[in-house]
Amino acid sequence: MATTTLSKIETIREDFPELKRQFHGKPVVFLDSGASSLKPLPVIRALTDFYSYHYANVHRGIYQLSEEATDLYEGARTRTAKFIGAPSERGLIFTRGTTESLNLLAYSLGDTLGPGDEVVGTIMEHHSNQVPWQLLGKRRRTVLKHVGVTDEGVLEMGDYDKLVTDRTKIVTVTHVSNVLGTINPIKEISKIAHDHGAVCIVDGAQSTPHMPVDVKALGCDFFAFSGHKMCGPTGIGGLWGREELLEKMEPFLGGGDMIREVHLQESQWNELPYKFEAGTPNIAGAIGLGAAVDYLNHVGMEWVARHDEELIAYGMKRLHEQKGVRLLGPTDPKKHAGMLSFWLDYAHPHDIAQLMDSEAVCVRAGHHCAMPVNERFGVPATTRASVYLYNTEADLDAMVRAIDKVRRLFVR
Ligand code: ALA
Repeated sequence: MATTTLSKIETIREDFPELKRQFHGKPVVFLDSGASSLKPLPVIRALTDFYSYHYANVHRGIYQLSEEATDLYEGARTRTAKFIGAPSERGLIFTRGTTESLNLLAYSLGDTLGPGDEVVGTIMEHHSNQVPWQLLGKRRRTVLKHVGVTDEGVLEMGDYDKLVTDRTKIVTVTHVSNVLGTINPIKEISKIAHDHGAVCIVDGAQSTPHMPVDVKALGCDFFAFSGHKMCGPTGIGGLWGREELLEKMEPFLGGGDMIREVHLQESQWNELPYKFEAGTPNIAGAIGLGAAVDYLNHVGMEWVARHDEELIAYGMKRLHEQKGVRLLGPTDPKKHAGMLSFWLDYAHPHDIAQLMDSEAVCVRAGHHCAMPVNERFGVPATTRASVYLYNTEADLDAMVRAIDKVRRLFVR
């Protein structure tokens, strides 16, 4: 890597106080951003500044503090909408995160479906893009079908030709697999959905933090994402949807702010996006997400994507040098974002993660809330190292040294 790139990473690392922590006398090596990213100082400051000086409820008061809070909240919406290439902020609903966004769709859009209507997902989805559609099936007797995954960890695109028919109403797919790291061809999948009159939903939880996202270019109808994986606070995320579709959908939750008028037997809904934001929202969370978006824009998402690809390529090379490592997902780093999930022949992922912890290396072990894709590859669990803008090749070297320690302990 060039010196300029290194100095940029050093500057970035200074922004993340948690990276200064030590465990067992060793500096922390954080390789679990796929679960949740660390937070930079500008995001932490935005939260404390809001709570310290500008806090009040939004959309309700006609006093200055409430207007300030409303401006900060709506400003965050405008910048977040722009960050994902949304045509306007009216289509951007703040939710608790990707899981809530997908559940919102499974209710508000899903409940327009009837018996025999079909939803086409894939076997590489996170549980948050499987279970809501299973629940929909129980409520509305819809049929759920799944596109398969090749040995290389990419979608069996030919399955779409067989599975998507005129009975298909929804095609739902993850942009990046949270186990395999596979980057899926969303543009192509959106086109297949539209050719059959279906809508295309994209789970962007693992793509939005790692690459420039433009929902217009992706051609999808709905896009869900989480703030906490992209340097923002927990409990905030978004659902972008085409306005004409959101207009036709019934609200997910009822309560304050989502109404225009309430009578004893019926009500009229507020305009977009408030129709889908019942109750006092996560105001501070949204403002923190706005600060995270500013931070990522300042670093540059093209740079983040390039850095990610370089780290993935380096991590793949280092892991392939080890004995008994089976790495899941595409072998081409250009088709692979954010994470390296692997299986070691000689130790269970939970033991590996625990031993890595003794070296201050933080990784996730388990099924990563995506049991069907683990089953597909015949593994009960994997060890997953996930990288982000603050990671370096030295972090991956530390992980490989920890793997070596695991091997020495388990292989005699
Ligand atoms: N969905 C998060 C992950 O993949 C928690 O780790």
